[in-house]
Amino acid sequence: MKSSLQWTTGASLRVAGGAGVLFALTLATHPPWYALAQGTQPTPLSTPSTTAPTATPLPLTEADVASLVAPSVVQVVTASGSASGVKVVQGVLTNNHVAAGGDQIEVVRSDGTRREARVVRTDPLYDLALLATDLDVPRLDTEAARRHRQGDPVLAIGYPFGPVLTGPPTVSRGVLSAVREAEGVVYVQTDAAMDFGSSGSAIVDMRGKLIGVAAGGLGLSGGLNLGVATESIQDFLNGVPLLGPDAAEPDDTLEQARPLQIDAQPERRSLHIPGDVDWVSLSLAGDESVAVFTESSHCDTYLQFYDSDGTLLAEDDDGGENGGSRLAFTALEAGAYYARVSHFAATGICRSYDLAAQNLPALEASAPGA
Ligand SMILES: [Ca+2]
Ligand SMILES: [Ca+2]
Repeated sequence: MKSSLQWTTGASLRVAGGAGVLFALTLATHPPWYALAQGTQPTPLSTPSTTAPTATPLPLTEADVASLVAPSVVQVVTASGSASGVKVVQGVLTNNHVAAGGDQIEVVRSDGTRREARVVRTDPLYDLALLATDLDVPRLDTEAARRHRQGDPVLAIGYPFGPVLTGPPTVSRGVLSAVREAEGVVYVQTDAAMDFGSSGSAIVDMRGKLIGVAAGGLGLSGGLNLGVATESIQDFLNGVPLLGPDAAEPDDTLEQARPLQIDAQPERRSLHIPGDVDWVSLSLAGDESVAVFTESSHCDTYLQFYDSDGTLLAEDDDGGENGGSRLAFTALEAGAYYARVSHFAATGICRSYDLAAQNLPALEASAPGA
C-alpha cells in the first residue's frame, strides 16, 4: 500500500511513479473533486480490532439506512464548487481538499436551508476538515471500519454534482472492498459509485453507522473509491499527530544533534509535527569536502549548515515540492559541523525524508560563507 498509493495535498491520490493519476473527489460543480460524506457517532471509536471481525447482521434495508443517514449529510459549497459533508457530534466532517482555502463555506440541507460554516480543524495529511455551523442537522454515529468484513454491504450518501442534482442527496450502494492503511491513515475502499462532489460523502454500514468519509478515487473504472476510515477520523478529531517522532528524536537543537555518518546509507526521518527540526553533526577534517542531501517524494525540506558556534555557513532549499536539498561544503578547519533540516513551510509536516552525507573531491565543493 505504501509503495503504491500516495496522498499528496489531500486533493489527489497518485500512483507511485506518477503514471497512474487518480482523480480526487471534490466538488460537484465541475471537477476537481467530489465529496464523500459519512456520519459518525459521538462515542469514541473502539480500538481497531485485532480479533476476528464480526459479521454485521443486516437488520435494515438500503431504504431504511438511506432514510436514517440522509438527513445527516449536507452539501458543502465553497468558492471552488460544491461537495459533501456529514454531521457527527463534533461538527460537520468533510475533506481538507474541500474546505482548504475556502473563505466562504456554506452547508446546505436537502430542503435547501443553508448556513455559513467555519473551519474548526483541518489536516491535509488526513485530508479531513471539521466545520462548525448552526445548521440544524442530526448527527451520525460512527463505527470502526475494521469491525466490518471485506465484502460487507455499504452505502455512500452525498451530493455529487450538487449544482445539477438538486434535492435529496444521492445514495449509491457497494461493498466494503477493503480496509487499508497507507502512511498512517486508515482507508475504507468501496465500489459504491462516486463522482465529482462526492468528496465528504458518508460511507455507512447497513446499520447506518458512519465508517468513513469519502475522499477520492483511483483509476478509471469508478469502482475504486477511498474514504478516510473512522479510525483515522477519530485520531483527526482528537488532534493526534499523524506521525510519531523519528528514531533520532530528540534532535531538535544543535546540542542534541546525532552524528551523521558520511558515505553511509541514507537515514529515514520525519518532520512529525509543524515546527519539528532535525539536527545532525558531522566530524570533518581540514579541507574535507562533503555534500549533505535530503530527499523526499512529497515534502519540501529546508537544509542549513552550521559551525559549532551555531554560525550559519550555508543554506539551501529544494526550490519547490517533491525534490531534495543538497549542500556542498568544504571545512576550512577540522571540527564538528552541523546540519539542520526543517520544513520550508512553517506549518509543514514531512511524512518521511532521507538524509545522507557524501564525501566529495575537494574541487567539487565550495566554502559558502568563507
Ligand atoms: Ca524528526
Ligand atoms: Ca526533531
